[in-house]
Amino acid sequence: MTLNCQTERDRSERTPPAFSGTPLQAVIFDVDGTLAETELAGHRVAFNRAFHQYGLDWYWSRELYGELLAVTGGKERIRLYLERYAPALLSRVDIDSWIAGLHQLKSGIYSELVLAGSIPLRPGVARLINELRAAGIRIAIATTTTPSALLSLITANFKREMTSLFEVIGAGDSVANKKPAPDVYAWVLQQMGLSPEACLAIEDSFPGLASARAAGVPTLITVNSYSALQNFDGALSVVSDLGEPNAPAHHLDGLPLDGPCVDLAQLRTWHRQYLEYIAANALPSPPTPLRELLAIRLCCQKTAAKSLVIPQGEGRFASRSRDFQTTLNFS
Ligand code: XBP
Ligand code: MG
Repeated sequence: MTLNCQTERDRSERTPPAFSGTPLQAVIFDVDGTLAETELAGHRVAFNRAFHQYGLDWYWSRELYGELLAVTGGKERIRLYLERYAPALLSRVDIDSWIAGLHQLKSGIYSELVLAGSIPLRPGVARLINELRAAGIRIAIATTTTPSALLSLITANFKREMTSLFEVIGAGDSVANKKPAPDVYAWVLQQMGLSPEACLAIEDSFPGLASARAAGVPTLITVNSYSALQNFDGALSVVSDLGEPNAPAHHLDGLPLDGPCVDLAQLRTWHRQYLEYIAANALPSPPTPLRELLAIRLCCQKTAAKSLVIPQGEGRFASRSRDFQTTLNFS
């Protein structure tokens, strides 16, 4: 059964007028931080256990791990740590395979953690995926984590085969450059045979947003404790999570959230508004240059009087992050 967030009356009041542009055909989900809060209690814990088993005295605290999330990808994150905190090890002749071995160990530990059921899906994720499937919207994945990590998360949280849920899976080392490069999104679009403006991405972080937008895909952000203070200029909308009927999402920035949670009607509305803005302003798409992303954001704010935030500095919206921190009591 698909859980819907709005009553039929709400839904008919929100039905957008006929629109002649490209309809929304696919939703592309990020994994880490978006489908589930995998970083703090999942990947970080697995890295630390792997360090111990590898005979290393390293420990990635919550705060240090937040810093290291500046790069996506586990192997890349280990290398960043080496550069900053243990540069002597970088001179090993076998450094690449040393990192790969450590990362493989970590990946196995991560899968065990996830399969043990310790990482649930974020609010609204299963609900929205079910609704998209029922409506025939195509669904794909664009992530920097490994296919095995994704498989563990899906196996633990869905009663379906991963490949029956997601038509295309862009993961791990399937592309040369990880996020924030556009490669994984470009690869997914190519596999699906879709143009970026026919899709909508759901991401949780600045590197994810940058990747999707550089590929021309309009993007919704669901923030988490690690990403709440990041700059999301150019996102269609920024919300706390996708929400559930009994646990509404908080709207934080950008195009307004019309109901208690993000559902297909809401995604279609945001997608249509994006295409109308692009068409009205004769903006190139894709990719959209950064200054125009900012213009989209400012335009969204003008149309979102209820949730208007005060811009501070050049396109940064510090008030949003502070409010959100207060709301959710992040440490
Ligand atoms: C997610 C990541 C990943 C995980 C671990 O980024 O950065 O690297 O932390 O991945 P995004 P590994 O959500 O933007 O795709 O499996 O490579 O260790
Ligand atoms: Mg992510």
